[in-house]
Amino acid sequence: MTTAMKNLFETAKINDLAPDTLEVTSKTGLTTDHGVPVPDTDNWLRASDGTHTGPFLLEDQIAREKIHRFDHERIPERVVHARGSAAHGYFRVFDSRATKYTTAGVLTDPSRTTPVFVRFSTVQGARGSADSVRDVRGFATKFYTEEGNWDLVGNNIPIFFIQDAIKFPDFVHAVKPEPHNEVPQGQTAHNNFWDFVGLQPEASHMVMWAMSDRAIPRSYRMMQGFGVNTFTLINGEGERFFVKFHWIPELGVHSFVWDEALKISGQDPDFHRKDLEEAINSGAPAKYTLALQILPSSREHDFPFDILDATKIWPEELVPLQEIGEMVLNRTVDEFFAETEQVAFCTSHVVPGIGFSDDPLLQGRNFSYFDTQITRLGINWEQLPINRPVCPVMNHHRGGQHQNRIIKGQVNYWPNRFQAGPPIPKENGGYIEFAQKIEGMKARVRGAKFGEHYNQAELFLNSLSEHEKMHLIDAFSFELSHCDDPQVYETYTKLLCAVNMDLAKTVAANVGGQVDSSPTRKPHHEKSAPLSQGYYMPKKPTIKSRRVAILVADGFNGAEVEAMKALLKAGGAVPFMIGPRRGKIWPAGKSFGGEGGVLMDHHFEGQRSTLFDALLIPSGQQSADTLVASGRCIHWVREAFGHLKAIGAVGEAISVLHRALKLEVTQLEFASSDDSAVTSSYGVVTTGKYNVGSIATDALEIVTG
Ligand code: HDE
Repeated sequence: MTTAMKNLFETAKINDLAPDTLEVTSKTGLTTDHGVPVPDTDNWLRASDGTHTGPFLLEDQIAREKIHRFDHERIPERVVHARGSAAHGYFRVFDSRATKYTTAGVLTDPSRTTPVFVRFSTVQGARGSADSVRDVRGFATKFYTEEGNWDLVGNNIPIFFIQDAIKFPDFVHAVKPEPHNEVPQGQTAHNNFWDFVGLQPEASHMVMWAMSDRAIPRSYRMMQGFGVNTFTLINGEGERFFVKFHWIPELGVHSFVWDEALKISGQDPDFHRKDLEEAINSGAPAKYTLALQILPSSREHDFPFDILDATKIWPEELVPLQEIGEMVLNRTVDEFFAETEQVAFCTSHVVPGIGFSDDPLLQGRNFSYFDTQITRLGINWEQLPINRPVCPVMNHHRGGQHQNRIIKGQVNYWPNRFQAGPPIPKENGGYIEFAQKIEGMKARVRGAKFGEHYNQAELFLNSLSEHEKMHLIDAFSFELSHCDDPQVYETYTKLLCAVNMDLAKTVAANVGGQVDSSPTRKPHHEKSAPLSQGYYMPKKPTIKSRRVAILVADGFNGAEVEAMKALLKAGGAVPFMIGPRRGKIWPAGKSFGGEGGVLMDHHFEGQRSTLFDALLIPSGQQSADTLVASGRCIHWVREAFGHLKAIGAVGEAISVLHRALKLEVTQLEFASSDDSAVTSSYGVVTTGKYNVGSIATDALEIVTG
């Protein structure tokens, strides 16, 4: 494929959407849905004498249509993953190394650029719930390949709560707001969730992940993605491989600290949605590497766990990751409803070269997703612009509500006397199912190895850094404290004994739970480094797309701020000016109200430190004096410090840090709170540790020559 053709396919989905995209401008006049020009959209047709308002007339088809359409604007929200945000982009493989495993062009042909649409989501909350809640995040990717759509419907956690799809309704009922009072929203901190997982030990591994920092990601751009289920690949020789899919974010894996997440839920419930939009629009597309874990069919039974059990990972030490390609999300949606809300994923949508395994969760998912789209969008949901493939679609399916296609011809069945619409033989690209031998009795059973539930829960705990463990304990304690039924939290702390006795005792002491006197399981003490999210820090530290607040008041050092801003922008960060008011603030040497005022992006009360990754305070005596005297500004610094953000201050502004933090001034100059002293007292450095302090130093050097 030539570069021009490649670029053409990169935008193939955008081009495909174009005929359905309408831009509303001052020149697009108002019409009814049947195209008749509308002269007045403000007054219902009335019987009136011109002076008095009379009764309205049902005859007014324009008004009736407007109300009818409005009454039916909503569709049912997704039964899970209702709240989401999405973006367009593309995927390319680095080379053809995966040819030994699969015939799928999307995974093997480096000359291809496959358009993608990715929807990120939370699981528990309603469409209007907050982004920063503790929850698993969905990471669903639709690849518009040349052989049809492939949907990789994953999460940001590599495993799941249950092993068998038949348990899904129970699990979801338990996690969702309780049926009697529809409480709580966007939280697992309630009796029913902990009741269920306490009685369902297969959830214990996943619960560990859900209580870890993974469940409060800083950004959709800073979390891993996992296909979770075991899929299969088939190569040109007809050999089958088991595969797990992984997405690794370019920016590394980062999380909020819990206090930050809680506050952002109120301060900016759309934080992740806006973050994705802001990054893409400011030229920092989200990037992820696709990696595969591959097992030849012959190794299916080589492990102490069942490789088809979705509550288990395949430790990377046993099955290493093979990085094969990159996905770039570089375009935001034009209309939320038409794209993000109407996009519909199906795990059963795979393309030739990719197949399913007997993973009992996947088998059930393959039924459920198609089914749920019928309720949400109707049987012709695959014809919706965002869902339709960019390759040809032809078959003998007909009719159904909202049929959009007009298919010419006398026959709609196969075989037919015209040979119209014939099946495509396998040699010509027809989908190939692997000829798997099946034997056994019909029974409601799971494989024997599905019975072990705690080894990997312990492995996960052992692999966390000290601060990650501390956060996990705090999370368990927070959640179980929100359960007011003793039977619920006592059962759970007892269950934790099987994972780790110390963890169980600490959490039980915090929440008033109970522990078993004798541990039921012997610990193995093993670790796996990639389970700690620090393992996935970017190889080259970067401040790209980080939000940096520059705090000033009248009399700040203008040249210094310009230099700081230039440096931050050069590093790809996004600086924001924050002052005591949103209008102009005047630097030192400029007269108040005259030339040279700098427009603030926000004022201290309008935004909080939680919404930024780092804080910089430039020099300037008058500015520093105002900030020192401002309680809100002192709170900004204290809160940023408590949330382990990088904090830089220059010259006179060091007094602000001194006042806020009551620490030695020398210790604070350009200091970021990833100092070891601070880290050990607060736990983790999540965001902003990438040398914003040193950027401030550079800026100062530039300013001072
Ligand atoms: Fe889903 N899941 N799920 N799920 N899931 C849905 O489909 C289901 C599971 C995931 O952005 C629903 O279109 C069953 C695992 C994502 O539109 C529904 C089971 C994983 C999304 C459904 C699971 C996921 C969904 C609801 C157990 C991680 C949002 C709306 C067998 C790999 C996709 C919809 C989007 C959505 C069923 C378990 C991820 C009801 C039955 C495991 C990211 O069909």
